[in-house]
Amino acid sequence: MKNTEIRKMTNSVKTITAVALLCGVAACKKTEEKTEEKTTVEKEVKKYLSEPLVKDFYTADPSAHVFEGKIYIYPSHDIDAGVTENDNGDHFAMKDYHILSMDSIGGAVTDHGVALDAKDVPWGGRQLWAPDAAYKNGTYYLYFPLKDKEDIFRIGVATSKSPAGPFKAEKEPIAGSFSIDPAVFTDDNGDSYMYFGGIWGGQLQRWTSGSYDKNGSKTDLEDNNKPALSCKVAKMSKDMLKFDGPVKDVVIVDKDGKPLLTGDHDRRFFEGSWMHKFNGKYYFTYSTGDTHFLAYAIGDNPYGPFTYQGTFMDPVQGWTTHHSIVEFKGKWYIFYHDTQLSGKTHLRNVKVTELKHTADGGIELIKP
Ligand code: FUB
Repeated sequence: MKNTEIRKMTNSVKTITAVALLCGVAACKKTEEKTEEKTTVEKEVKKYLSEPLVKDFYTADPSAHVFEGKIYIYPSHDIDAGVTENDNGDHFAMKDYHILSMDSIGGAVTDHGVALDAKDVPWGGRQLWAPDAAYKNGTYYLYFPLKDKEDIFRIGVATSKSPAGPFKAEKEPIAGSFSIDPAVFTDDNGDSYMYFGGIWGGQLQRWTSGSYDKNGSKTDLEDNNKPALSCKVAKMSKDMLKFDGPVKDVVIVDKDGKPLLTGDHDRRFFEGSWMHKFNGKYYFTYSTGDTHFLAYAIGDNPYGPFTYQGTFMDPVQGWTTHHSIVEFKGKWYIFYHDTQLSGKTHLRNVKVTELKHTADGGIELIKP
């Protein structure tokens, strides 16, 4: 059973216990019946903060950008490939990408068709996971994680003259790239950085020695008192096709400057990172994975360290939590996904809602 389900059950148990203490024994049975009835009714009228942007196919992991005055969304395209669910994420067996665009938040959503197919990636094997995009000097870049022919996740890049694609993949993955979930941030001075990585199915734990080790997983995920595995960051070359410099750790520290630990599941990095800049500060946001929160940490430069601040989105329906944050016409928005349409972990739907920065530099908590 997943932690969110356990948390929901614990809350129901708490409610029933409180009711039992407040009523006499005779009255209790009736109240319990009512509580049960209420739980059923609550289940039926489950409310969501926002509605899926697309309802005729499944989309997830939305990376949103403003290009040419519109919002472009680069999501994963979820499909049911009939693969049994496991901790390696084999059931996320996506094969292509569709790019979406909107003229305004709440406006019509355009599906631009297939932008890239795994079969057209010369080095590619299986599982096209969460992508991102960037623009520089007249070219759009699509960054994507895909397992290579040895079943090792690498990050590829494909280019197009249009933000909607279609995109053409380079012959090889980005040299020195590994793991999943690329998120490319361009700073005010034009320098771009790629944040990437994800543990468990994202294979980050297999790279702790500096090279790939299929069996290097267990100790790095289970020694609770070790600093948690970090997301990675690398500066992009001017042509946006390579890393320009070493891959570094994105270290998240607590208020005392100590790195978050492996056992700190509610706060440590799991996958799905994003970077946005607000009032001169760098906001590193990410999913805590198995505890299903979106958390944020603030730093003074793109490399960090970043000081953990708290969570800004409660768990969504579904196991995975993946987001992006973008400013559009003076307001900030978060794009995210849940499983409202299917109720199934691997068949998700993207959504958007407003994100609010608070006067003290925090982010208001969103209850999806
Ligand atoms: O969509 C597959 C994986 O699920 C992504 O790469 C993760 O971020 C999680 O959303």
